[in-house]
Amino acid sequence: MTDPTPYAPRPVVIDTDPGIDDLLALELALKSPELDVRGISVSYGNTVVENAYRNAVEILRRVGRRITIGVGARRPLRRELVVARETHGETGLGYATVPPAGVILDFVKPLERLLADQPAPVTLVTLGPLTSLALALRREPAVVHEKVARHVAMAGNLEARGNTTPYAEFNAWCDPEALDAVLRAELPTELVGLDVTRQLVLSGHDVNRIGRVAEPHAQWVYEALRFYVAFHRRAENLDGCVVNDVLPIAALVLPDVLDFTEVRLAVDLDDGDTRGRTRIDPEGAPARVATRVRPAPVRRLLFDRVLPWTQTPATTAVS
Ligand SMILES: [Ca+2]
Repeated sequence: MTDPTPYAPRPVVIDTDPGIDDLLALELALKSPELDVRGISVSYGNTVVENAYRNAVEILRRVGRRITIGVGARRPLRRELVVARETHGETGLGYATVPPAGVILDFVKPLERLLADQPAPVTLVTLGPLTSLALALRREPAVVHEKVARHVAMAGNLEARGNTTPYAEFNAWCDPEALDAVLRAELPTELVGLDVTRQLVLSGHDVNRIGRVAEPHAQWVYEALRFYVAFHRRAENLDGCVVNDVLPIAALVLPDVLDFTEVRLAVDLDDGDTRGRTRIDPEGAPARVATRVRPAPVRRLLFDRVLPWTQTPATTAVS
């Protein structure tokens, strides 16, 4: 990418729970000249917030960037804290080596302060449970509405099967009350959920090729990804891994890769299997939901910018 960006980069704040797919998404955001990552807010989700914070710091250190990190939600609004150890490992980053996690002091900036500090409205991308944003809306609704020009969430599913229960996607399932509050705030919110992210797969072959590269950062990313591949093999007999969180970031760089539909959306708030299910409901809140994806350009972007060590992958989608 030697050409200068013809437009000013888009200011972005990212709320994230790193997380193996979050790792790739953050690296893509940080390595994309079209985006100006103004702040990162970490949340519980794939792992506990102390690990998520440590992981975000470690990712920035390895990429060689200094970005303000805030701390959002430590637990769901009402539900019990449940994290995805089986999917992302004890640390949140699979087998990748990370320093020990520490205590997070209470005066770390929450998401609403990160937003308040922005000189101009930003695109807010949430890659974890919606709790940080729901709390920010509760505490500082005017700041959030003023500073969030657009909210893109990796969350939910309409037609696709859930990844936490048969009906629900993980981020929606973790804190359905938070997602419900966010949708009702009408920021507006766009959901990039399992209907499209499930088609963004790194194959076992892709991951093994990364593992054969001697470069230390390639090895570090490989150690995270091989854990993720092993989980997908166990859980759904997939030879590869679904890198959900990459897609909302990639779609900021390549808007044509997603098609959206305008719907009214409700979130199931019950305690059973349908907890966290997102569904079309005429009484629901207006939202845009991504329904179609062109995965090939997204894969090319990811390999070019984040996984550049291997040969250019085939341009056909892996499914
Ligand atoms: Ca995530």
